[in-house]
Amino acid sequence: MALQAASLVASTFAIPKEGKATVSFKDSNLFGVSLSDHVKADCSSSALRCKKEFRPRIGVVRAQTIATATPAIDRAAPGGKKTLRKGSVIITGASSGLGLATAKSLAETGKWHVIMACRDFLKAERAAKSAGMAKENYTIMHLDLASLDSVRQFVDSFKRSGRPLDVLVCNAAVYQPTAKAPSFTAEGFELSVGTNHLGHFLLSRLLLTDLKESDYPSKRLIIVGSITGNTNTLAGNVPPKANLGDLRGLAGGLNGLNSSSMIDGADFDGAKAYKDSKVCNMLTMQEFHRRFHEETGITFASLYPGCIATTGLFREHIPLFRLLFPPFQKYITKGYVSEEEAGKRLAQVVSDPSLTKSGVYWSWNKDSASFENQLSQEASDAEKARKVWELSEKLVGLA
Ligand code: LMG
Ligand code: NDP
Ligand code: PMR
Repeated sequence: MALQAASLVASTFAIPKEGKATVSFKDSNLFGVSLSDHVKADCSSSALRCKKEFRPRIGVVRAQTIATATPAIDRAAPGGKKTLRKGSVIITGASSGLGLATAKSLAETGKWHVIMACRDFLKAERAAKSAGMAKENYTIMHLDLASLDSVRQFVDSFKRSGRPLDVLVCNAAVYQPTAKAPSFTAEGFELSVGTNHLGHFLLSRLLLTDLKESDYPSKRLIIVGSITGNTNTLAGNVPPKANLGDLRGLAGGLNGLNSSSMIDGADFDGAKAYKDSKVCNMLTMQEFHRRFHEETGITFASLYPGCIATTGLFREHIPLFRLLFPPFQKYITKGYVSEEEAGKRLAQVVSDPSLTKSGVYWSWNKDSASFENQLSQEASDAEKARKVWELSEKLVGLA
């Protein structure tokens, strides 16, 4: 009763929009997780993006036991029918591009509640609204992968919410093709590898127990990879090519001071750093599979969703590139996919009952049928995967 009552309480708070107009968000407290609660938690984790005046002005009603109290499969439903509860999926970087399209695709089935783990709360809220996502189908939580403190705070808030975790999608990424000098995460790691790989590495390690405890029929950890990190393809041979070398830069902490900012120890190259980070993503997925699949039953997967040439990923590229890249991919390489189609592909990896095989790097053919793709030699090197895992553990403070 108390839980039901809590779920009906709607809290409204006002957020100043760029210092002028006022936007109101309603939070229905469905599933006992309050959006306003998250804004509060979020503010503590990012002084930069979440100003003081964003704090909710009214009290918060908590009802945290509802989600865990509901078994995944309810056999006692009327008529003896088995019913499956809504799946609970975290998607990082769901405020644009592939992440948003995937969130939308899953939300509109009505079978998933999407936790959109984003660094910009307002952007995510606007994106979810303009994608037409119904508010009972998503929750936005703050996560800045470029700060390991933020990752830890996100994990704490998520655990406190009492929600189960059935699927985790590591999707967010940054790409700095035109940067002349490296920039760094809060802990001083080169930004692309720090965000795309190390932030996700810590996040997935800390959330592994939650996935393990989920009673959902198929639980999955998905890390988005890419063709451009795979040198067994034409796209992967466009310079600069991914190459982790002997990992000396990673071992040195990627800080550009007493070590190189690049994994292989070479001079900084933003495009290469991104491709290297994707190799780390694909190696991490396989190492998770080797270490935990048998014991936990979790499906570990990676994928190349196709070339989504219109996303924000290319925001830092030169204007000429952004103009020519989509037609080049559409009419010449024919590797182009729309955000919507790519979102459907990733949504399949999240929920399709036929994609439960673990340790797989999924791709799609011209007819949009999925197949198990072959990774490059480096991206499937088990010894390198183990070394990347061990060095990453040290850098994020797990070992
Ligand atoms: C690097 O340059 C930079 O050095 C780095 O700093 C970073 O910015 C990085 O990834 C970002 O880019 C890479 C790039 C620069 O250089 C090259 O791509 C050189 C080409 C090397 C090719 C090696 C490939 C190995 C295999 C070759 C096999 C050849 C196969 C032929 C295939 C034919 C396809 C053409 O390049 C650029 O910045 C320009 C990128 C431009 C991409 C778009 C190309 C536009 C082509 C024209 C499109 C027109 C579209 C019209 C469509 C209408 C159709 C009706
Ligand atoms: P977008 O730039 O549209 O999306 C990237 C998302 O990551 C954004 O929501 C962005 O947030 C978020 N993000 C960036 N930095 C952080 C951070 N520090 N903390 C939290 N979130 C962050 O690009 P795509 O949708 O194209 O990229 C999604 C994934 O797809 C990436 O892993 C990319 O490598 C992969 N991919 C993309 C391909 C393509 O052709 N586009 C091809 C192959 C793989 P914000 O909205 O605030 O900027
Ligand atoms: Mg590539 C066969 C084709 C193919 C495919 C599927 C991609 C995907 N690209 C292909 C070919 C080529 N690209 C060729 C022949 C060239 C030389 C003209 C080329 C160039 C190119 C550049 C400069 N391509 C790029 C860039 C980028 O800056 C993108 C990148 O590397 O980001 C890391 C990119 C990409 N090409 C792709 C895909 C999917 C990307 C986006 C990157 C990713 O997310 O990994």
